[in-house]
Amino acid sequence: PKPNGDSTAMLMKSYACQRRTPLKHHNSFLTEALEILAQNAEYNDNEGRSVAFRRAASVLKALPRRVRSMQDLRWLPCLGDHSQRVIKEILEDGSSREVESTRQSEQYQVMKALTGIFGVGVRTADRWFREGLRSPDDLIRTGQQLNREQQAGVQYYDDLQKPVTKAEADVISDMVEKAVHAVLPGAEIQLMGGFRRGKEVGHDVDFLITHPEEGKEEGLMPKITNWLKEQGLLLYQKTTRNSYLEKMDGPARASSNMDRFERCFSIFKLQKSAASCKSSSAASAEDVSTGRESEGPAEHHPEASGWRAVRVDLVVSPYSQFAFATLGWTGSKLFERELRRWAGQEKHMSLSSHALYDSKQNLYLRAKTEEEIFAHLGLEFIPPSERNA
Ligand code: TTP
Ligand code: MN
Ligand code: MN
Ligand code: MN
Repeated sequence: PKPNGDSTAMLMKSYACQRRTPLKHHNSFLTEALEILAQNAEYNDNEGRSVAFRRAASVLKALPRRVRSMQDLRWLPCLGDHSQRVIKEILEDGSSREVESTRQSEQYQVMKALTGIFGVGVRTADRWFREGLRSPDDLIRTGQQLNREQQAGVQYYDDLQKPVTKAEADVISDMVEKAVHAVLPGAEIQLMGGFRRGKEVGHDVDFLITHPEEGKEEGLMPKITNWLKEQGLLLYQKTTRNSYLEKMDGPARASSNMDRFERCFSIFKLQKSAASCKSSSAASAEDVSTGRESEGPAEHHPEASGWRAVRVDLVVSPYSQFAFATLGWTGSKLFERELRRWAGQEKHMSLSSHALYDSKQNLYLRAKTEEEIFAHLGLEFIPPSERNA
């Protein structure tokens, strides 16, 4: 007779989009370790290895209880030799040497700091690392050429490092709603990304905007950002036009994870609430008297002001693509990746944030809701709060 734990392991599906993955789970002592190795593989431009570690971690997130021995893992999918070795070592010794030495390594720490700058990807960070640069301060000190995005990233570095709370996300939601309705009444706004999955903090706040009358959403983004700018609420914005054309981008490009909606990467100026502002206004008075503000105008000192910078992503979608955009912008990133893999490998379909194309029938499958998309894909519906793969 099989021990009790095995039945859940045997039922564990192999694609993350076939499983329910809650935000809080029982194995963070293992998943956190595996995700460090995944992150490190990404820094070394090894995507295959990175995804393998992320899939292994994700399986453990879906388990209903804490892993106590290697026996508990017997029937689980997606656990490669390397991941199993790491897990075994943590179960036996309390930690993995490979994980700890990665965590302590200079390359890992510097790459984490540099890619943590808004506008800086792995490639740029790696070049800077090999040139001997170690921190955002080094970039300023050595006078590195920075694009507009990276300049903002360095300028607001401290603020953007601080997690955004749900309470702050709610205040931003009100600001976005006000802006959108001022320029297009009847438009609909939805909170996306991690906050839609129930996270209590995030690295940014994501919004999807549409209008029930198809076409009304065209050219909306510049109107929104202009309104916000006039109100003095935008510290930075870069808008990209909608470049989606069904004929060109449909079947061929649909499986790419970069979508082509009109979108805006921005940094909002969020006024601190009266309560959380009290201590910092005292600090700012002190700064003026000691002249600390004159040190360097290049950086914003968060502790010395009544506001903070917050990263905000805005996306505008035509109503007919809204369900696909909603599914695509809810995440998690691994959940999205697994949905596309499922569609391609198991269903001969290609899924994007715009559409679902069925290669066997040679047609686009329409959908008004996320539920319909899951049904087209032959998947049980997984609610956003269970997509924390
Ligand atoms: P993120 O905001 O990067 O991630 P998140 O909201 O899940 O987590 P965090 O708390 O760190 O902000 O992305 C949100 C979703 O948007 C993600 O599931 C994938 C989607 N997305 C795209 O579809 N295209 C893109 O180019 C990017 C960057 C994200
Ligand atoms: Mn990020
Ligand atoms: Mn987000
Ligand atoms: Mn985002």
